[in-house]
Amino acid sequence: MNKQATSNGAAAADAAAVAADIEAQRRYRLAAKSSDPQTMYQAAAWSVHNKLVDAFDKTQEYWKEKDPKHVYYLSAEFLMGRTLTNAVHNLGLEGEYAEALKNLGADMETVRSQELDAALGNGGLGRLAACFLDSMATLDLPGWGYGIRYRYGMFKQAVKDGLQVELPDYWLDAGNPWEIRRPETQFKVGFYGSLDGDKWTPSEEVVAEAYDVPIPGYKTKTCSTLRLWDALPSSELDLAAFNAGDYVKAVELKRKADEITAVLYPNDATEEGKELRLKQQFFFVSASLQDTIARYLEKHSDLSGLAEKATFQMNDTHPTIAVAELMRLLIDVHGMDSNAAWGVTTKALAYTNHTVMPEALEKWPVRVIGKLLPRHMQLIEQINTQWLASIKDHVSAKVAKEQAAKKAEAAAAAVKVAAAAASAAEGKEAAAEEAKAGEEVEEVDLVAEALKAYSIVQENQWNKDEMLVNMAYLAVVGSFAVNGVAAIHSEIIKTDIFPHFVELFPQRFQNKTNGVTLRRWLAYCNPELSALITEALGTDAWVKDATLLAKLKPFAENAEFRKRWRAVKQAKKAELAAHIKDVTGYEVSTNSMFDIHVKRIHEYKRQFMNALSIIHRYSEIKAMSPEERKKVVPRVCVFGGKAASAYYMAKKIVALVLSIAETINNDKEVGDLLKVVFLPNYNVTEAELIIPAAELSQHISTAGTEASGTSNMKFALNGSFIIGTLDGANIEIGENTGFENLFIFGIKAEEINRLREERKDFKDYDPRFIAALDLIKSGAFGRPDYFDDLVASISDMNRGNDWFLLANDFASYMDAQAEVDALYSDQEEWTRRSIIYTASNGFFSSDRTIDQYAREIWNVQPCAQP
Ligand code: OAK
Repeated sequence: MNKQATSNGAAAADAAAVAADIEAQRRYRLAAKSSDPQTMYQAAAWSVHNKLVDAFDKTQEYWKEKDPKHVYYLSAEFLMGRTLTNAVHNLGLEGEYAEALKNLGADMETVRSQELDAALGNGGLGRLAACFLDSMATLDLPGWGYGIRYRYGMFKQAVKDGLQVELPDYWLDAGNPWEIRRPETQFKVGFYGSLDGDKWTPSEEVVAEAYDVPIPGYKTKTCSTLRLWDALPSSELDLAAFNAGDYVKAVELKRKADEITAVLYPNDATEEGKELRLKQQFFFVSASLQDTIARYLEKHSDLSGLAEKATFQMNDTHPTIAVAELMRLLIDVHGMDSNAAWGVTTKALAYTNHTVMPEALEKWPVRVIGKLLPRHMQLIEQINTQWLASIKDHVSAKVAKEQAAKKAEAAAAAVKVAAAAASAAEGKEAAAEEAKAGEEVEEVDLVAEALKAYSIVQENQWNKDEMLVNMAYLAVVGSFAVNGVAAIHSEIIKTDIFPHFVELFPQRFQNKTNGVTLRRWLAYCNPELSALITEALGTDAWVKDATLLAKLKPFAENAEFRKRWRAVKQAKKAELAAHIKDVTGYEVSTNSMFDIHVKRIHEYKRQFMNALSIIHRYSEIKAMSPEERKKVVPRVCVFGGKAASAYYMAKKIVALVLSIAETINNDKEVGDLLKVVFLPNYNVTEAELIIPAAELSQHISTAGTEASGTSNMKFALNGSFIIGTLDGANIEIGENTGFENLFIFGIKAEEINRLREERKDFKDYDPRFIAALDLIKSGAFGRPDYFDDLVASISDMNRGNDWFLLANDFASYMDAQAEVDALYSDQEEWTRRSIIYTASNGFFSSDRTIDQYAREIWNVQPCAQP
């Protein structure tokens, strides 16, 4: 029997007991007669569910008794993926469950593959939140996630006629064994209505009902929660309407509530500005704050000390309405005076920024907030007025200083002029008098003008008649800490996004470099490599203490170890090759280099540049003699990623990759020298299969645009090389791994503004780049007209003007690619460095990130059951 089982707080279990339990779930919970894989998955999941509930209850009771400070991670997205394997492993019961299923005539692999991903997120930000929950529980930190129980998560991507199509994500259809419905935990959330002074009477009301998703830590008794809110009508039926025979109106309340939690907005790093989205944001924020306050008041008599017991971490600006909602709850519901409420609010909230892309920085029209949440708009106006008043002296002094400097400059210039024309003395005196009077008036205007740069409420630059609430500014003013997610990103937000705020309170701005959970992203997705690491280190303690991975470094020098390392990579490549065949029909050789580019499709991530480099490679191979072809390093180029449904260019990029794949893969002359694959529906589960098989992975965003990236960390930990730019966390990965082991290319972030100004004529850029574009235009990959706009976006001064600087970086990208090929030809050296990647990147464990948040922002201590 596994000792871990008992120490995890899960019921003592051996394989026979587990098998009996699974059978009981099948027979009674599911009342199923058959033992098909889906039934066995459900039965096993319900059996694990019960163990989680035990661990969950004990943890929550313990925390209730000890009353430690908690962190509440407010996030519109949690991209969880599958749960079964993760939960069984974290509980330390993988052996028992595998054995039990075998005894029941099933097998773990088939059973686990039945589970649908919980895809309540778009990409990086949502997956980060999921990794953080795992680390918080593993570190025994009292912490909860709070979010929305979307009935439809991220759409399912399919390919039809060479284009992306979006299908609904029916993830709840077969039931969800990983949640506990809490009908006893409900809160009312109001919308719209009228304001009488500061008294708000909402005209629409829904009920938020809690669902708890237990989050087991690894090798600990701690099991925390992700609490997701569903929306219910405050009464099922409008009885008056029903009695009057108006059935449509009678069910209107239910329809309105349903709409709130119906679907995740499928936008990654772009904003839609739809009222329903704001409604979703307010809905989950209000319920979460009410819930926390209610629990706090069970133990404390008033809310003045709330911030000593709770920190709310706002995951980007999506939950930022929390600033106003916490104020409203404290003032309107709990009778606190507004100054005291502001003190509590600004001590309880913290904000993480996850992007510098202007289109993702949320700005809600005053009109929209005013209509949906009139009291909150009033509070935001008040917060803004007080905020601007509080900094007026600072801004006046700054303006005066700037003016004085200008005057001194002008005076110096005047002295020169005066010396040249001493005779004009009288005229000068009069002019000086006049100028002084003018300056005083001007200085008042200048201060008012300067204050606009600090204002939370600001004019829409595209429509002077509209005022907007800058949610990021509201978050900065309402928080005690603001952080970016990689070292370079945290600097860029200080210099480019919030410079005015940094000048007022530099100490509020911090960096917390992202991380990923080593459980899911190494131990469980790559058991073969994990076993090898554990054997080499003589312990599996690295799964919880990632710094131990550094001890692998000497093994890079051991030829026998390298051979085994390569064998694992080959096995993972074979698994991926089988999957590729299954899904796309393409056969790829596992003797080729597996070159992977998976992430959301976005112009700034430059999948298009990779596609152009592949087109060039294809042309080169076509032009070679048979002798020359023998020297080519064969490659399989794999792409994956979803394009937001309304993102025109991104959808064309997907189509382009599919088109070049079709042409190249069917070209007999090229054969295995080059294959291109687009794997549809990239999600957490696909990533778990793809990442361990990668030899090279692409992280090639324009410098200064990718906040951090987290797949780069997952690839590095699985021994994959990185080809990338000096952007996001690539830089810190380079520092840890040694830059000589990465294939770095391209411009630096500080050059981008200048380069956007100084354009060459496009015909003067790298001829290989031009030729690749010409080949697309010629129709060599079909659909010539379809790609016109895409090609124009990077080659036409008047259409896009290559905003993400593909043309600038192409030549150095191709140089880096040539280095890749050269190194790959030396498999011993390649493998040696692959080991160095895994050994060097323990820093990117989310355990380290969360430990830093806990110490440097949250001031939350571990609270583990004895
Ligand atoms: C999504 C919507 C709005 C704002 C940001 C995002 C987002 O996903 N940002 C991503 O966050 C990740 C986690 O911090 C980073 O690794 C990515 O670089 C960033 O694009």
